[in-house]
Amino acid sequence: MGKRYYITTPIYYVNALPHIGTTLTTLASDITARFQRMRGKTPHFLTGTDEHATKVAEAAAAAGKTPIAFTDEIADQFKAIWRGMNIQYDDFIRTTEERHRAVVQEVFRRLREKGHIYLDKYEGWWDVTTETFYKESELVEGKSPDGNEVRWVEEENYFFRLSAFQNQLLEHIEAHPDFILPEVRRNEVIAFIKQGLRDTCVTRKNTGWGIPVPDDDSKVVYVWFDALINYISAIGWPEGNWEEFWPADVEWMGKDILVRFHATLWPAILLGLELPLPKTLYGHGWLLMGGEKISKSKGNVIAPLDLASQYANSMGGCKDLAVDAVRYYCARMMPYETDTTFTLEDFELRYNTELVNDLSNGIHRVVSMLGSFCDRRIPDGEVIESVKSAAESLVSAIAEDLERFRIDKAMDGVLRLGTVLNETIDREKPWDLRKNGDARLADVMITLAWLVRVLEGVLRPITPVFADDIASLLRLAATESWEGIGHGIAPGHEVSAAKPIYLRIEKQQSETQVKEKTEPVVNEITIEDFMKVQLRVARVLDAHRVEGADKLLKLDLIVGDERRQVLAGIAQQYAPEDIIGKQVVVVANLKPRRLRGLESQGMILAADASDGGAILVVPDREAPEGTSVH
Ligand code: ME8
Repeated sequence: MGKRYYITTPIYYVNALPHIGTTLTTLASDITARFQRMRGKTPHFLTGTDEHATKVAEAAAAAGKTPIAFTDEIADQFKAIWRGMNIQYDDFIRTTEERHRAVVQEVFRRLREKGHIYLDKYEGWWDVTTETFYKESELVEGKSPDGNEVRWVEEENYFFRLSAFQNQLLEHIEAHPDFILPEVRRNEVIAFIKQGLRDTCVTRKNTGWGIPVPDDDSKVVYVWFDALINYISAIGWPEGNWEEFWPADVEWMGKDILVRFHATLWPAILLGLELPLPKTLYGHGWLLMGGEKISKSKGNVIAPLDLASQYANSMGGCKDLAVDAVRYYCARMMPYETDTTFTLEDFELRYNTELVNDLSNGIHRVVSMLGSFCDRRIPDGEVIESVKSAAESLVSAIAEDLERFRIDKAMDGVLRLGTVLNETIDREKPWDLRKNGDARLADVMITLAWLVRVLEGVLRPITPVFADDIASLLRLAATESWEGIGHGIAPGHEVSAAKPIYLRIEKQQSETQVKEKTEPVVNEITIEDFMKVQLRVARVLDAHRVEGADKLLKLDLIVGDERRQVLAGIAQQYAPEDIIGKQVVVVANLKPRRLRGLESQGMILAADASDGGAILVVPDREAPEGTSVH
């Protein structure tokens, strides 16, 4: 087998469960792996847990457990949460595993033999929260530069000759512009190294938790030295086929652990071992909440699966689709150079405006129209050239962005494809083409179906369940390769009946489902009276709010071959996006009347809710538009 495309996340401390911040990095890796697989590479995606930290032993003691019993539980929960988030890692490493311990000891032994590790006395300040050593001069008002408590430590310890690698490291960074990304981080690293790298203490006194130093078990290996080695211990270095994996193609992480650890200590260890350096170390920004980094120690944590569960019902009831909504949001918010802020309001807003309106509803409109205008079959037309080239260049740009790890920019591209889809519908007005018997309808509808197929392909690495649902609406297999994006839309191919994938989050949704009060029936009529009312199945092609009338929606209906404009007092219960594509029942022979200066050519049926609102009456299954209702 050729070289694998090797992707890593940091290995997370097990003193806390994954939150939306750690999810961001793991998701970035998952998206990279899924994308690279579509590009024809064989990815190898590693994640795991960092278990030897002092604070882990302390958290275990606080929970009344042995450290290993504690970490076993948490590591299992990490795996379950990642599975729940549809993260497809290939390997999960725990630093308490024997395969890791043996490699850490081997690295230590080799570096000591080469003289890169030596024994000396350590005196200094120790930050337990970040497991970092500081000199007196580095403290800020008696605390670490991050504001954490520090402890004074005086021990005989082993030191790693980090200073010896300073020039080699700078040369490597300067010769490889993609080694540290984004550029702002690269500049920070260069400035940090130029200040002068100090030899760093790589052992601690053995208090029973950690990997013992070979031939000196009074000490354990420093947790960062131990943890960084996971990237090679997991691939079995120095035995077996590790060269199929190494060097890593991308190591994803937050900016907090780039400068002091991944961009200095880690490459220096590799240089000491005479191993090649990772191709890219990518340090993204943070997700903030209330102006602070989301983190366990700040207590402002949101768990990704809780977020999905909280919204699953209002999004349509499917947990996996709700997970994709969280994946969508994290990908969309992927902080590049600066940090981004998470709020529930923003989550709901982006969900409603982007995932529902721009993407899911756009797709729904197309599948509905394929049903209404084309008997659910892809018509025999030609994809419109200008739309095709606009979409194809967006697809290439998305690929370039994902190759360069710019998930944020790739998400802009995905949304722009949604805009191309909606603008094409609005510009071409397929309902008019159909009404006028215009042959161009076939070209427009095949173009729209093709755009939906393109969206399915580009969304696949980001929201795989949403992509599966789109594929099943099109009755096509999943798009497996990036080159295959847009394939499979052939004239005559039959698609499924339309069904919206995502529903809008309505804050009031649960509150309006109150029990209805029934009214006694009065004033009997005869069947002849009833037959005077012509009820017909209609489809809502478009819907808009009416300015100045907060209860009214202006609906564009198709009833048989006819278009109707109907005003309905349902705006407080239904957003335009909720109702577009739905079938309804219309009173077709009601005398037109004017409301708010607009003509209403009929009335749609709705039940009265007890709060004065409306509950739409919809056919139990799709019926051709214009079908009579009795
Ligand atoms: O540092 N925004 O583990 P850790 C964005 N064990 N990313 C965030 C984040 C936030 N608010 N909070 C956490 C460790 N992260 C070490 C790593 S690797 C050899 C050892 C992400 O559990 C981000 O990737 O503190 C950050 O670098 C990582 O979680 C820190 O995880």
